[in-house]
Amino acid sequence: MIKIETCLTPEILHLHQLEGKIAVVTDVLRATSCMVAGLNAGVKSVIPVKKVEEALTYAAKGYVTAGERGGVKVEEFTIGNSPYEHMEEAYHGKSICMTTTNGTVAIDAARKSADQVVIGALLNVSSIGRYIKEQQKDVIIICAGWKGNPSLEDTLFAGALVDQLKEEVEITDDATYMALSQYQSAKNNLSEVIQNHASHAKRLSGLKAQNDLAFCATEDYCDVLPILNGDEIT
Ligand code: 3SL
Repeated sequence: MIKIETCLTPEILHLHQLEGKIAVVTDVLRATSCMVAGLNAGVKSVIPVKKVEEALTYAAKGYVTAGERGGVKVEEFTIGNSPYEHMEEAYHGKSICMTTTNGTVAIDAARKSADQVVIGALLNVSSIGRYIKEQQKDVIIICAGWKGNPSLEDTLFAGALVDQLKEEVEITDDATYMALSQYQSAKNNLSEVIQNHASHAKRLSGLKAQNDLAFCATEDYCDVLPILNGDEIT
């Protein structure tokens, strides 16, 4: 049976073993939702980097750059961190170098030891579920959280994924059970729960990014399965 565990914040990733596992990294608001939505719309690949300076070296080579710090677009970047920007036609067929406060940090932490890094969001949760069933390999869900704290929306993604897999997995930690229970109580009004209770939703509303909230809370908007291959997510 597939074993599944959840790391609610990268701060405690050192307590988990990643070797031999598929790491599903999520940052529902909004990094991984942008990646999923962009790739689904036609973006060629996403290159996640940890630092703004690194992204600027890609900008100098002519790459599209995207991301934020504190939710606000980095001034020198082409676009910020709204999934609607990532879906724009201008970026179809292009590679986007991206850095964000938490999402790309979590990806960077995961890639160091996991066998494979898969990018998850509520937007593509069923694609991830199907892939895990096919692979029959142990899984760790890594939630990006916010600056070291767990976040409700990422925990709900973890629960949504486990809910799909519950007949086929063995839950090996309390965090996964907590995520599943949280999702099962919220699943009929996921968008409202996120918008009304997630601290990052409140932060984003203050930044006039309300339109992103309902979109990122949409389960199964698309069918893409973004996987990190070398430096690129395709
Ligand atoms: O922290 C992150 O990685 C971002 O997704 C945060 S924000 O939603 O763009 O503010």
